Amino acid sequence: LMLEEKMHGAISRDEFSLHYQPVIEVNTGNIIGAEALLRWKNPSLGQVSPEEFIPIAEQTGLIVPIGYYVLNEALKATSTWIVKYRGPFNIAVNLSPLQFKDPKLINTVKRLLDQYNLSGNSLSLEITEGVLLGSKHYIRQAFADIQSMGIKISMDDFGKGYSSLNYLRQHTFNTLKIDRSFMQDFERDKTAPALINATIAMAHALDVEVIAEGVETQAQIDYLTENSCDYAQGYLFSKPLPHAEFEQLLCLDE
Ligand code: G
Ligand code: G
Ligand code: MN
Ligand code: NA
Repeated sequence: LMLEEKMHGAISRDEFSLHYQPVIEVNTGNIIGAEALLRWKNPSLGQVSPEEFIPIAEQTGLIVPIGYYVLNEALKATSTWIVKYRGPFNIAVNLSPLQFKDPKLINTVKRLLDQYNLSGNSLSLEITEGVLLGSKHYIRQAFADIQSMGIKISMDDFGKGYSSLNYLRQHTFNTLKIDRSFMQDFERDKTAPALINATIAMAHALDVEVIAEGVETQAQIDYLTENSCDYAQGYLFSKPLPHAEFEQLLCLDE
């Protein structure tokens, strides 16, 4: 309850910010985009972890206005990076189920893309299984509306849940993000590399691109390179960084 009280008004008090974690093209090592990750610093609570406050924001519905803050900040930053930094840049934003079900989502995203002069393919929306519960018809229509703008839809945390394969059959994804637990098990367990390899092959057969998450070691990126993984994200390249530090990283990468 205390977290909930302090979360009210946190947007207008400017307590939220975004960190950005680079997404690397495996073949070239270039930064092709970033995932935006929400941070909350409250004067009395200090830094609050998203694992703590996002579930509460979801339960209370505050995730909807907070989510619009995230979309606005992430797209504003992307519009400046596209100008300063040559080459395509894709920003990935996490969407909670309530945001996905908000009837204003699609028009708001459209308006923000227009406002910042961005094409849809500068944006990826990351969703987890929770989004895919509910009316299959509604979800298909929302996917079609989003993808018709050129926006990509990513299945986040792939392999962690119960029925990821079934969702891949039912809906058209552009990207699949292999859950970081597979990288954590990579060195100690023969099953993890086999499943990573099989997931990449399966995704490519469906014309879906793959991002490996949680890449921390050279052995992992070597394996991903050998097995034609498209993109990678993880501490081997960079942890999530505040805006100014991420921008420095982009300049160095040029
Ligand atoms: O860095 P990390 O601790 O940020 O993220 C923890 C969790 O919080 C991840 O599962 C991530 O998907 C989620 N998360 C981070 N930022 C956002 C956001 O803007 N919206 C939603 N819905 N989830 C987020
Ligand atoms: O659940 P989601 O994938 O949206 O959130 C990404 C989370 O993964 C963030 O909390 C981020 O800080 C964390 N993360 C990013 N790279 C690594 C990594 O290389 N190792 C670990 N253990 N966590 C990572
Ligand atoms: Mn994510
Ligand atoms: Na993930």
